[in-house]
Amino acid sequence: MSAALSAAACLLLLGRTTALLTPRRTVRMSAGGWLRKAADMVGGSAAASGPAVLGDAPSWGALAERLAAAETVEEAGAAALVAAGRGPPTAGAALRLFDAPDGYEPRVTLYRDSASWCPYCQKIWMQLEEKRIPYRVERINMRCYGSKPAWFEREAGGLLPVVRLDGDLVLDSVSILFALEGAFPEAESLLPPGGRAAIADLVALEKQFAGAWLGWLRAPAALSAGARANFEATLGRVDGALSSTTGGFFLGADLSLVDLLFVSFLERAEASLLFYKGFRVRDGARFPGIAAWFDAMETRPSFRASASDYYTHAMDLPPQLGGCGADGAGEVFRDALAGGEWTLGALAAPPLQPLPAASGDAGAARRAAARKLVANHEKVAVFACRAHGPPGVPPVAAPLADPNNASPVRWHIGDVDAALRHVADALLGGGGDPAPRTLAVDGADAAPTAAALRYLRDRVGVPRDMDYAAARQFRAHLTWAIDGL
Ligand SMILES: N[C@@H](CCC(=O)N[C@@H](CS)C(=O)NCC(=O)O)C(=O)O
Repeated sequence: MSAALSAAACLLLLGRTTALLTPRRTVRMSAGGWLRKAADMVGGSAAASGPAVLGDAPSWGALAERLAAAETVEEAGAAALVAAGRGPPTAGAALRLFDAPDGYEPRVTLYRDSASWCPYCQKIWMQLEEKRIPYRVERINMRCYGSKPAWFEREAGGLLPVVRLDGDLVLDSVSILFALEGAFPEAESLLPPGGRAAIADLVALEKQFAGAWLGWLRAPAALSAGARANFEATLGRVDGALSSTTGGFFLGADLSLVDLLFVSFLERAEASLLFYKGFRVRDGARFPGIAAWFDAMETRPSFRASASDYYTHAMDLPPQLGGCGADGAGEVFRDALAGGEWTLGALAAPPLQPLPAASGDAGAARRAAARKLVANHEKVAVFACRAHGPPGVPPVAAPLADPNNASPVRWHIGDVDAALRHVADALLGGGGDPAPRTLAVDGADAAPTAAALRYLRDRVGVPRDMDYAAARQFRAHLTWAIDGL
């Protein structure tokens, strides 16, 4: 992992207030931090000598108008639908009503992690979506990036996910999966006719798969050979199970509870083993059943909304697992996934992580990224300026969660704002990539602004902040701006 990425980072949820997601604790900047900052600001900074970034990008108001003119009717109406509990699934939704009338109070509240990293939460999230069970979402921090409410520690045992069903708490993802199957007989069953007993072998295989994946992922390079052999053998058995049916899913043409049991760790294995070990799980030649399963899963809106991208998983797993063992074979993939692919030039080539067929065209992805930026530009600029604050106290372990979350550093925020307007302008450029351009004022020091944009770019999380296709565009356009500073 590069030094830039291993520096602990942020909790950015574009589209929601960071305050909502910021751990509620006082973070004090150390005296050394303030002194360093003061020295920076006195020492010939851009802020002291006038703007360092060209101010000729359109205003946020003009950018909002340009976006409104470019977006489809569906895109324009999506946010209002989501706020009303309707529309497609998204990571930001707080209420899902499906076919229930407005004002309906759901029987289910899902407590899931604020950053959309928790693998067990994903299974329940997808189940509720697949069964169209109305639910509310309450977000709770994982310990690697924040604290939990006392009631949750006390009454719910501190682990996610938790569901409140008809007033009672249900703990543990497997218990929740079966509880929801039983509590909503009117919703489409995700169990085969034989019930739980009919999937016992596959439930056991999932446990073996999870153990084999974690065993290899966490193994240091020198001790990795045995763990790798065990993983490959287990993955072969999973592929065999998938290849024994037709239709892509574990039980055939229809998604079932078995797919939800496997989804989180298959998705995370695909991402993490490429990044850390250089191994492809989604390999159609070697594991055709697995490759067909990913294709089938990507047809489900519930999966597309809850899935991360390889980069996010590569960053969110180490703090949850206490580290991942990186092999030399993964280095070329790490270079590409953690920066190498984040250029406009790379957008033209197929990415290492395939884009879901239903992810829309590049223009839609650029508009999605622009929409997040335009709607949240003030918070995003403040967030990016955290690049210049010293780590918060106590530190936060997760690379995508920011240790500086309470630092009121707004040094050169005007330059960051201008640079972000250039990024939004480029995203809304109306097709084609923006040409390389100098964005820095002649002779001024734009390096701090470039550092702030880099800080932001390295902390975009999928699906927390936006989907994979939009994140790809956003990161590449941020690199374009960084290169122009
Ligand atoms: N067996 C439990 C495991 C739940 C679990 O380990 N959850 C993790 C998140 S993935 C957790 O809440 N850890 C505490 C934390 O990170 O704060 C289940 O299936 O629900």
